[in-house]
Amino acid sequence: MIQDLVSLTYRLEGRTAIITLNKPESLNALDAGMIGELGTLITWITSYEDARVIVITGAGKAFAAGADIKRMRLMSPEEARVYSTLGNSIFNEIAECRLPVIAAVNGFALGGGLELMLSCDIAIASSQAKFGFPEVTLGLIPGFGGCRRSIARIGIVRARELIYTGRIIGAEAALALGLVDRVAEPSALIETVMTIADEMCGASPNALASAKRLLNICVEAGRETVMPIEIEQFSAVFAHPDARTGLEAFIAKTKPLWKNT
Ligand code: CO8
Repeated sequence: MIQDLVSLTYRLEGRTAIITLNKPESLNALDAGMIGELGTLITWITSYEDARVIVITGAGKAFAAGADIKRMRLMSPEEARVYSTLGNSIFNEIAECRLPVIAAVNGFALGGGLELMLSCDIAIASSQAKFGFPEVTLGLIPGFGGCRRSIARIGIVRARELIYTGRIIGAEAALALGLVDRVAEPSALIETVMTIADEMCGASPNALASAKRLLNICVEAGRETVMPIEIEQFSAVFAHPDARTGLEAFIAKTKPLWKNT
């Protein structure tokens, strides 16, 4: 199965499984194929590998620059609902798998890319990384669990400001917000992440899995309620003309003209 990967690369270093999002030409935009491969790989690692920790990172200048705008602009609201459901369920799988998952954020983590980072247990950022939820500037909203997880990570007030403004922030600002756990120089990113992974590799896998489960229950108690509403809302926003306007404006590199409703 590892030989068949198209959008990702995978390697095992000691007991740390390292997944790299590998479509640098589109800044690792999270199309359905890449999200599906991510899910398959997480299942495979947790089922068959002798791994204790998973690391997710990106090739090139992005961790992931979001959902795939080029594909989204061709989607119907129903297809957008399917896409949102897929992202939600695979990101939940990452958040809930028995192994701790560390995001090594090498560059842009925007929109769905930030939502992917938030589904990881720990996020270590390169000092050159950039973060944000630009969805509202495209006429959209976060649709892969990002509202819920950003509130859990940084609190409702800070999450509102990020989501309502679509502002892009740097690594130090992300650290100050509590969005990431640590910032490293780009050349030291993987080494920093591996040092943390090695510490976890020394712990009891059973105790780690149990701690992860418990911490998730503490912060995710409302998930069953929120997830279907998020998918519903995403689909409704997608059906509004503003979504077309925003997505087409991104492609045309122009400013969107929103409907005043
Ligand atoms: N999707 C598809 N292609 C992308 C994306 C993306 N998200 N981001 C960048 N690309 C492409 C560019 O179009 C460009 O392709 P091409 O060479 O064919 O023109 C290539 O990657 C390189 O990008 P840039 O030339 O734009 O690189 P810059 O360094 O100039 O800019 C930025 C980097 C600032 C990151 C810029 O690319 C950008 O603004 N990207 C979009 C970021 C964004 O808005 N992300 C949010 C997307 S919406 C989302 O994630 C919703 C999640 C919920 C979905 C729910 C499911 C329905």
